[in-house]
Amino acid sequence: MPSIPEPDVATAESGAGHDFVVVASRLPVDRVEEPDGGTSWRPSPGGLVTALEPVMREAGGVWIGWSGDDGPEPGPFEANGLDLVGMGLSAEEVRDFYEGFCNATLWPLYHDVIAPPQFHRHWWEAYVAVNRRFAQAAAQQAARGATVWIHDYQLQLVPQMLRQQRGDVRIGFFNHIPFPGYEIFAQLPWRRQVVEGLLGADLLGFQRRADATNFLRACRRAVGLTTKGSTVRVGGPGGPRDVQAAAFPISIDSAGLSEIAQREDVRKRAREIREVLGQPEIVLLGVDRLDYTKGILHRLKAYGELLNEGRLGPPQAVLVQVASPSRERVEAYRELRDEVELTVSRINGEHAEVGSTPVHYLHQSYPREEMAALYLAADVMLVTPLRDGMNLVAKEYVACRNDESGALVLSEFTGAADELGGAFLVNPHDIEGLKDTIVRATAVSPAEARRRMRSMRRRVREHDVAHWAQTFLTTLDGPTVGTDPGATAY
Ligand code: GDG
Repeated sequence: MPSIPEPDVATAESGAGHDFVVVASRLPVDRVEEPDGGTSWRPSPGGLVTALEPVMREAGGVWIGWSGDDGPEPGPFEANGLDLVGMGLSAEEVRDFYEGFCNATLWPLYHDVIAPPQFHRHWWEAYVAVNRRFAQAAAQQAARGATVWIHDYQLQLVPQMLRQQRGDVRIGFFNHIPFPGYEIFAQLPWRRQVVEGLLGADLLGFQRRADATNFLRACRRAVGLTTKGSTVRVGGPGGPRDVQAAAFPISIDSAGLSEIAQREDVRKRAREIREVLGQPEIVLLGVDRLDYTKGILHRLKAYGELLNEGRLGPPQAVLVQVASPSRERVEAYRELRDEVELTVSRINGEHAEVGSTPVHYLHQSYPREEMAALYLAADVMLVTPLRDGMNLVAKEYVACRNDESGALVLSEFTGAADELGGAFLVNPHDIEGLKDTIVRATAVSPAEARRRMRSMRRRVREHDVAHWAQTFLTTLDGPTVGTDPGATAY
């Protein structure tokens, strides 16, 4: 079985560069081919960029990430006043590293094997090779004593590879997706290498306490290490070191989104959406990447049965489902799309009338303003993943509901469920329970809806993405004093 090859220490530079280095699988910009044959970069705004941009500017930071295609490697460049380093992947690496090991091995494995993970040794080899290149780029960009923040499951070997080259930097890692229970994680043929890769960091952040606890258990079981509270003691050439693993639930730019939702043009658009839907009493909404973890089929099944039973449906209620295109070259995603589209067609075929459609299915991506208008137009938001690290959509809906109306139906299997006590919690596998909860949410009294929404809005406002980044970075730079895997998060 191939293990992680030794790094080429000779290539590690002492680093004249940046005091803050973000390493993520993707750049915060997308490459755009211009009509004249040139290339430009368009910002791809996301929560992570919003959170890290101020820190990047203040610390003179740099962001290392993949450009998102198999075109030429961009290397260092500047866009929007940010220093970026674009990494290139060959067509084979896109297939074996990105579509293969990341999206067809780790993604399903870390989401409780909802789809069967595939284990291929050549995919693992591509994962090791790409992680090594990212680690080398980070080693080259980091100034002496810099803080390096590595993101997500695509780059789990980078902490160790970087530490082997640059013992002087502080290394943080944040896992955006769940970390599975050991019985599931143990299936991974390279489980020991992955745990050791992560343990190159000083601080490991997870979405929920349960994820941090699962990781600490993997340290004991896969590597035989001892853990105490939230810390793991690891050996190394420089003597023993303590690594802390704790929960830091990610969030959104709540104030920014709330402001968008207050704009007159966005509110007008929300009214228009309700009009074109036929002014139903209740608009139900789902917004997801088209991914099998998101529970879209379970949601459709529940809604379809409610229609069959006459408990919900047009003209009183309609469902709008945005399913934004995702990972379309991976087989499991193509199959899911077919199944979702077949299910939607069946429901509409059986229940639609001319001028009245029970499910409005939108396989498209929309600008932020249109998303905010949809959130404003929806009386009940359906967030029913089978497993989800956090789920930002739930928080976005809450942030947009400035008038404190609206109800959130939320799966227990999301990180957000740990925080949003005002939601109607559901087990999406329990179709009867899901149906009853949807009906309950549609019938909630305005006073109860307001009470629930107010508590969720307070949480999302006070724990926004800036708070998340600040808490993580303060913990990373401060002394390691963890006792409880959830201690730093709340
Ligand atoms: C991973 C973890 C964790 C979706 N369609 C459109 C659009 N979106 C935006 C949503 C939201 C984001 O994409 C999706 O975030 P989620 O959290 O729901 O899910 P993942 O993509 O799976 O993200 C997840 C997250 O990382 C952060 O750590 O919460 O658990 O799986 O912001 O609004 N945005 C626009 N148009 C669309 O059509 N503009």
